[in-house]
Amino acid sequence: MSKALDGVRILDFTHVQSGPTCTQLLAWLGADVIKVERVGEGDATRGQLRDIPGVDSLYFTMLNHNKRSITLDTKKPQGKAVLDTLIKHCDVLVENFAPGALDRMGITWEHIQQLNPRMIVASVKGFGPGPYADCKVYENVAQCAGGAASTTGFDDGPPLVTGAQIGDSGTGLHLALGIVAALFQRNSSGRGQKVLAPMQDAVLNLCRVKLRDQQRLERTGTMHEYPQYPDGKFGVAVPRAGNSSGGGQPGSILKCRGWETDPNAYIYFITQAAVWPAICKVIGEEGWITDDAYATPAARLLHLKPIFARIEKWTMTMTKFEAMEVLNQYDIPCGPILSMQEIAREPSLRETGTIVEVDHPTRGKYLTVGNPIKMSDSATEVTRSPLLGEHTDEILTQFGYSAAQLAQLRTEGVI
Ligand code: CAO
Repeated sequence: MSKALDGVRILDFTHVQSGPTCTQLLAWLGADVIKVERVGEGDATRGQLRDIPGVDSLYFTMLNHNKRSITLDTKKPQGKAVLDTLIKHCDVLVENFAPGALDRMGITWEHIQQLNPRMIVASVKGFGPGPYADCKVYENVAQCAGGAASTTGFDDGPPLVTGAQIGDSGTGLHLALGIVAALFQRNSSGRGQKVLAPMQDAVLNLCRVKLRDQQRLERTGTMHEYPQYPDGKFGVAVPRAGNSSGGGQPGSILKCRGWETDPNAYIYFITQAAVWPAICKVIGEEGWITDDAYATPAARLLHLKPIFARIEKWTMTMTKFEAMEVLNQYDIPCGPILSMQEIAREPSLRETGTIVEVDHPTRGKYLTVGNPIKMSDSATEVTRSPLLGEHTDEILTQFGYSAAQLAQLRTEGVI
């Protein structure tokens, strides 16, 4: 089967998480991704959070599947000359260095344009143009600066960051879309272009509903689906809403049987208006179907805490999976709080290729998250991440370097 991005060659100058997420996705969609790494050390994540001494970390392996690795010292003139060759042969250069690092290497937009006017140059930076444009940024900084932290957590606690890597992986996803769009536009324009995905902007895009709420709050002074309503107070900014659903259908996380010892014995329960009568029957409160205090969504917003407390009395009588089984019979929207252990063992995720077991020459078998984007005509086969510089000779030979030239570059410490 062919792949969606067959024939696209990516010069992958990325490291850590945000950029590698982007290029891994492009590789899964069929692009030939050439990862350029520092001689001797490579991507810093190869050595970070190691669980096996001397072996590429899971941090690295899980973000760099389906790529080829070349080592190259791009600060040496001979290395820069090799990089120029790669630029001429690739369609896209992706990078997420600290601001200005590419220019300091002499790889300016103008230089790239001269070598290859069709090249797309795609960058992740922490911030776009503005007061923080020169800052180095990691995941949690982006979560804080993009509005996620101030709107996550409980009202009486501090701002919280989330485990979902919306700053790094979220930005990588945005960048991948920009690259694919730029490739599409190049078909008609014949030109490359710069693509920038700042992490603050990407996080804010994912927090768009909270900017919606900020404007609702400023106009009306209240928001009825927030836990601060009706008894608490609203301030000037969107408050933290705990586990409230944040949408038009109230929801909450409720305890299930075993919660005293199992930190994940919980279920997310949504009191969707359409199934309110069914909810009342399931929990044994048929009277609430016609009682004016509970019969309409607007009336229920005044009693959400006691309503969820009553539903929780019911969910606590069974496991989260038993509760799911009952609730699904009535189309009541709900979801179990799944631990990573449970997800890793979930057969249906293995079957769809979202959890994949990969074999690695020095690590052995490990689990990874496969391509979450499923396409009927471009299937994804997840192959292991490359060892440092594993494809240096193969790639340079492909672009015309002789064995003697490779030996010379190696002696000079360029590759
Ligand atoms: N050969 C020679 N030098 C190389 C090289 C190569 N193949 N690859 C990288 N380098 C050099 C860079 O040119 C840079 O040198 P200068 O500092 O002299 O310009 C140096 O290595 C380090 O690059 P860096 O500043 O990007 O790396 P860092 O570890 O200091 O910072 C990070 C890491 C992530 C904070 C920074 O890259 C950044 O802010 N990136 C943009 C935002 C981003 O993507 N953040 C998310 C990262 S995932 O959590």
